[in-house]
Amino acid sequence: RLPESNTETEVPLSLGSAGVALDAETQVSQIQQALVNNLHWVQGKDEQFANAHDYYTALAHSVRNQLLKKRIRTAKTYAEAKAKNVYYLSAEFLMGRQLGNGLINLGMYDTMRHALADCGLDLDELLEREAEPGLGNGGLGRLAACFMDSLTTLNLPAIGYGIRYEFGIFTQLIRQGHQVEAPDKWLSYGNPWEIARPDYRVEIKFGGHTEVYKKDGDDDYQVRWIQAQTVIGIPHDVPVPGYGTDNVNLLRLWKAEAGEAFDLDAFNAGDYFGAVANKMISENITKVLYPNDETRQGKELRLQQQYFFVACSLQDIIRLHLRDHSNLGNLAEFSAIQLNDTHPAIGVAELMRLLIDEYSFEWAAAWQITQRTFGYTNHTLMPEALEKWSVDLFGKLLPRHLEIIYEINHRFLAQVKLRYPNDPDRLERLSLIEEGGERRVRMANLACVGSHAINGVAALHTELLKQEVLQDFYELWPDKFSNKTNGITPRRWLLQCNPRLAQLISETIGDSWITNLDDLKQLEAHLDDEAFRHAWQAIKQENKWSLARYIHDAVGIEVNPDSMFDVQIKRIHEYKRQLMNVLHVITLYNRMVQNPGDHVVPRTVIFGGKAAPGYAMAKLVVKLINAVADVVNNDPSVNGRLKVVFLPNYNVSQAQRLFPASDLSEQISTAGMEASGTGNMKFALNGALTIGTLDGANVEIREEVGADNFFLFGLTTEQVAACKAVGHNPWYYYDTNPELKRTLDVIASGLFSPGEPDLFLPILDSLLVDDPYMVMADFAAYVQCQEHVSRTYEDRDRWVRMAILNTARIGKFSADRTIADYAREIWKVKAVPVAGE
Ligand code: 4GP
Repeated sequence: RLPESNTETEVPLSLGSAGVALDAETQVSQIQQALVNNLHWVQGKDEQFANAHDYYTALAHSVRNQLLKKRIRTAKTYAEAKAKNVYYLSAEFLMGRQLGNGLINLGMYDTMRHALADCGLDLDELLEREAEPGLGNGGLGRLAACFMDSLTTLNLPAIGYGIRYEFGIFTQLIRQGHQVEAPDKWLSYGNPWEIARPDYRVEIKFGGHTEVYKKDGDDDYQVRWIQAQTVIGIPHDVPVPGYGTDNVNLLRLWKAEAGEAFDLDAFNAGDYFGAVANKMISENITKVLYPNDETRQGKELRLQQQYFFVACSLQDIIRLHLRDHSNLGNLAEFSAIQLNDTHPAIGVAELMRLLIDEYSFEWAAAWQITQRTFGYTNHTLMPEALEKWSVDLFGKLLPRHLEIIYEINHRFLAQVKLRYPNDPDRLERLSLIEEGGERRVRMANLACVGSHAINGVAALHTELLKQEVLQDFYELWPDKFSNKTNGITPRRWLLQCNPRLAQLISETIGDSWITNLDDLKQLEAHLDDEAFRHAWQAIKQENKWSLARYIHDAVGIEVNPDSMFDVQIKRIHEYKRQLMNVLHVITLYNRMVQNPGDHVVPRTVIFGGKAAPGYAMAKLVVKLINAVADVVNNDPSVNGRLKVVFLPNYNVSQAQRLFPASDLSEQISTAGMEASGTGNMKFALNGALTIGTLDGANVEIREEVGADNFFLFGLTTEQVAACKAVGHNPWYYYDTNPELKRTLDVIASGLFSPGEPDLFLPILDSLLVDDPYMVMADFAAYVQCQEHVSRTYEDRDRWVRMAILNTARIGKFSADRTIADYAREIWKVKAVPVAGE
């Protein structure tokens, strides 16, 4: 029922652009025309042979064409305006699927659904065909994606620079309850969203040595880097739409290719394999994402990845600057480069190298430009995350950068010495080089010294940075520090993922909340409207039914949509305390077994999250969750009142199903350990209530939604520190809390590990020997708070009111607000709106 294709090269879609209001029928027929054109001329198939994937690709191209039209005008507008640009450097961008988001942001979603249905195609089914680009581990990668959405929505000129990993975060399989990793072949069907730009290729050097030389006709000595290897960077551009704007920004991801594809000497000597080997080594650089979250392994390939994408990006930034300006002297006036954690911190040394060695700047001038250009965001307090590279490795791979870092350090420490004349310990702590044992380059110190702005990602986190991790830098330069509390994009995390709730909200207060999330406050005026509350609850119920079907299809477990959906979804990490959650589940189970007649509020406890492949304890927690699920879900005496679900392969697409269907959000990290969290914001936006500690952004969420609408428990940061200072004794809690004792004893009894009685011993040991994450200390308070949660849930009307208030008061956590703060206070960039057609 599709029309005949035509040979017009430009697809005549003009939906979503301001000013052009086509009548519905014309819109539908244009969409269908575009689809059939793309099916024929992009996929080379007709309806007889086309499969769902062909239709998906055709549809993706229809949307991409719209984005590219806008992109062309955006590029022109930015170039004419000579505006200041934001360059967001991040080793990770966890963008999620693009098609649904593109349709939403272009304002075409409903029309597209209708147009497809009209010719017998189901939009939802086609959306499911898209492979998720998992180019990140979790928090900071997903934050970068939300930021790209907000940057564009706010019409700020920006490019996100990163790495086009051929394999993203691994696919998590669960086999006999254990996590098993499989490669993520996200590119195997091609990627309709990217455009390779070999014309903007750049050359990147590695290894070799440096030498001093005199430039022709110049008395001064210069340094040059004679590399051992050259790798080519090819940019792949992905258009990034904003909501309700004609601006389209770019995500520019670098792919590594061999400099000399063929070693001709080896080839001529008959060594065909050797001739191609170099090509393979170079291309390895962008092969695979390191699957560690908040722990960094000092692996050579990782340093290569970091330098590769940063050096590519800086060359690109300089090319763009010199297109519009005669020299680099004013680079900082037109470019703000943000370092997303320390992964791109080598950029400080690379920009110095470029300015001095390639563009002949004096040290002082180059340093001023560099410092004024860079800003640095820290994302974690975990000591394992502070990247340090062995000086040996560094010198071998980046000999010129090591010299530059020594020089930066020399000048920096001289300055420190003037200010603190007799303080060698301070000097030692501030130094860019860690001494004692193997000497190492401290990337966080490099980032701090080379940036004019340093920020944390929630108020508490920024305070802890100032008092602990970066205290010496704070004392030196208090004005460099500021807080930028994280945010999330309301487009993906409400409008797109929860269409029913989004519609109810828009019908009730209008749709201005989509770009001005504070407007959700107007919902409070409807709190006493019974029909509104019923509608709210009915939507949550429908969302829970959809999730229940999904769970059944994914893992074959039947869950009761009338039970409380109690959800913890995030990377598996000891500090996030999934273990405490599962101990609570075991406690509930023990109670049911002991007192079968007791009244209980039915719960479905849902977990999702990946463990780093080398993180044995986290993987054991995954196994424990699955083992407990096996026992609890199959015990007839439980009678469906408690279900435990571990959803394999948690990712952005799965998150979009989970947040809208959740009742309870588990944000239970040890106080002082979670920098911010952003899942906590997504839950509250979708009307889930939080049980949480005073950690990260929980503190500010509770402030906003009100203490009455938040289930708080547990030690504070100060109490954790005090407890550790006097010596935390986990046995005390085991001996004095009979329920906790029973819970650990049941694990020790082997109930959850038939045939392998010792399987979970490492978990018990960790809890009873030193309990570094204070699970034992917080357990009683957590269980008690969960009882309060259950009682509240029984009063469904009260619960719904609390849920509405959570949504109504969460406006602060829009990434639009976060980005506006960065733009005003750190980047000093202004909006450059693209005029409508
Ligand atoms: C994460 C933090 O753990 C999380 O609290 C925060 O919300 C997120 O960054 C964004 O700021 N850190 C990482 C990491 O993802 O790799 O350090």
